[in-house]
Amino acid sequence: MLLSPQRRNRRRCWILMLICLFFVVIWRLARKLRTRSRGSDSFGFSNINTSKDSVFADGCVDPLVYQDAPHYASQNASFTMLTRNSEIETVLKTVRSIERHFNQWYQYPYIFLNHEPFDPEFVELVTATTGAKVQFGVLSELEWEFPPGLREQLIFKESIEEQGDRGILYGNLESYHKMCRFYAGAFYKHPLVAQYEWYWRIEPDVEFFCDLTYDPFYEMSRRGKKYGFTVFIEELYWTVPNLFRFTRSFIRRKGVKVGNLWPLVAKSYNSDFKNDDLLMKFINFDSDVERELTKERKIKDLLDTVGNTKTSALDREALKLLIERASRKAPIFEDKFDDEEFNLCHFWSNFEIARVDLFSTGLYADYFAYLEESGGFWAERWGDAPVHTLGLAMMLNVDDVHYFRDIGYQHSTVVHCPINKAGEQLPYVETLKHQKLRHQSGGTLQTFFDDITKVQEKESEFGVGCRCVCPTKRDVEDTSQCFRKWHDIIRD
Ligand SMILES: Nc1nc2c(ncn2[C@@H]2O[C@H](COP(=O)(O)OP(=O)(O)OP(=O)(O)O)[C@@H](O)[C@H]2O)c(=O)[nH]1
Ligand SMILES: *[C@@H]1O[C@H](CO)[C@@H](O)[C@H](O)[C@H]1NC(C)=O
Ligand SMILES: *[C@@H]1O[C@H](CO)[C@@H](O)[C@H](O)[C@H]1NC(C)=O
Ligand SMILES: [Mg+2]
Repeated sequence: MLLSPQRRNRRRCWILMLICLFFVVIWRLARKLRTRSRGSDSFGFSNINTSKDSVFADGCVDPLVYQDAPHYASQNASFTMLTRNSEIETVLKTVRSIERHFNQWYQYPYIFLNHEPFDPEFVELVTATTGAKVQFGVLSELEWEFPPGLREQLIFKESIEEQGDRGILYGNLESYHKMCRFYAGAFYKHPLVAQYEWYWRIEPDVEFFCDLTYDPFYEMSRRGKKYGFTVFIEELYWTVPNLFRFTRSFIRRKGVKVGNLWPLVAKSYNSDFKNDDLLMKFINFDSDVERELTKERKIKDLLDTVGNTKTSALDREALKLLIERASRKAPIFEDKFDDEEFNLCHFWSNFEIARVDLFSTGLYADYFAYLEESGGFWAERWGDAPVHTLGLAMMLNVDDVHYFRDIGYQHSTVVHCPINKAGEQLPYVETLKHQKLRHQSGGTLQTFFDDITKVQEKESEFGVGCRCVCPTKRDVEDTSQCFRKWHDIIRD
């Protein structure tokens, strides 16, 4: 049957409409699923404010009004990134995200560090992405390389190679070991970084999801905070098997009196059964406690029964347990030291907002020197994150540390994105400087800023975010046990 052109057109129209409808339905379903994946039972909807630590501002403030307040003062602070020429694309991604979500209003300077000189093209592209001051630095051999006497030794190369064979993540990359060692100990002393009182560490391939409308450096300073984080997760055990042992021995030798932050990362076995050597040997994990204590009670009951001549009913099970215990060997735990164990929780150091002098002076510098001597930066693959965390945990108190819960953040597959605070949202107002940079980029930045006009996320009374537009991925707050520990330790 032949259709007239008009009817054919009408039919096309119908098909088009059906297709559109189909996409609208799918889109709505996806949105619904997405909101369901962060159900109101998720951690993100609860209020974790306490007197020890709470978000600096729920929702948005107007940056211009904020900076106009008579007590406000811009801080002596910088963004700092170690990176390579080859990472230019992901470096630009990070800087654009920071500019768009925060720095267009605050204009803090950037420092880029590299173990070799930056290409002119790298310098040009990065400088064109921000209106703020940018400085580029090259690391000296001393800052970047392991000592020459060590590098030439066979055991050095073999250790690193062997870590690759054992499947330790990045274990066989010498450059990765250098990077961790640099961030653990040399970073803060670098003359460019040391010009400032504060640093905000950034990395290539980072994305921010919310607007940070207040000044985090100022708020940290005002409240006497020293270190701020966004992600707190478990480390892979085999990268740091002996780190805790060396840390404990440093504490003991130095006679360090640890602050009240220490229990956040050190699991103590000095509890009810502290005086029972036998139990101390067999209880190595939380999950052991109940089982071992039950056995202990049964054996004790049995022994009481034996002593009591009137009852002769021997508990067979308890007798068996007693015999079993006599022949049991205590498992060996490399990492258990002074009845404490590292729970592997660490502040994820690719984001840090902290005081430079926290690391560049005093106890931490001694701690790093001690660790360096132990060889763990090459014989094992100690990350700078667990090293920072253990150092901080021994030096600081809980209220010195701040959880930037309101900063939506993604690096690699880890995502944290808060719920927006209901009733505290303000419209996005771009600075002229930022608008100009965006236009100068000739559209390449445009797609990146499309989310400015996107629909707002759902809001909640206990949300903390400002204009967050979250990805659909699962929130690390809901999956990392370490956040529960943080939550517990800040509770009044
Ligand atoms: N100049 C220079 N920078 C490096 C080198 N290795 C790592 N970096 C930088 O150090 C930072 C951390 O390195 P990454 O490889 O991202 O390490 P990571 O974040 O632990 O690992 P990912 O989860 O894979 O990102 C990044 O900013 C890198 O650009 C290196 O050999 N030279
Ligand atoms: C910034 O901090 C550094 C390091 O503490 C200090 O040397 C410098 O004088 C400070 N600069 C200003 C302008 O306060
Ligand atoms: C959390 O604490 C901050 C600062 O003390 C306060 O402004 C805010 O209202 C509190 N938020 C909630 C949800 O209680
Ligand atoms: Mg990285």
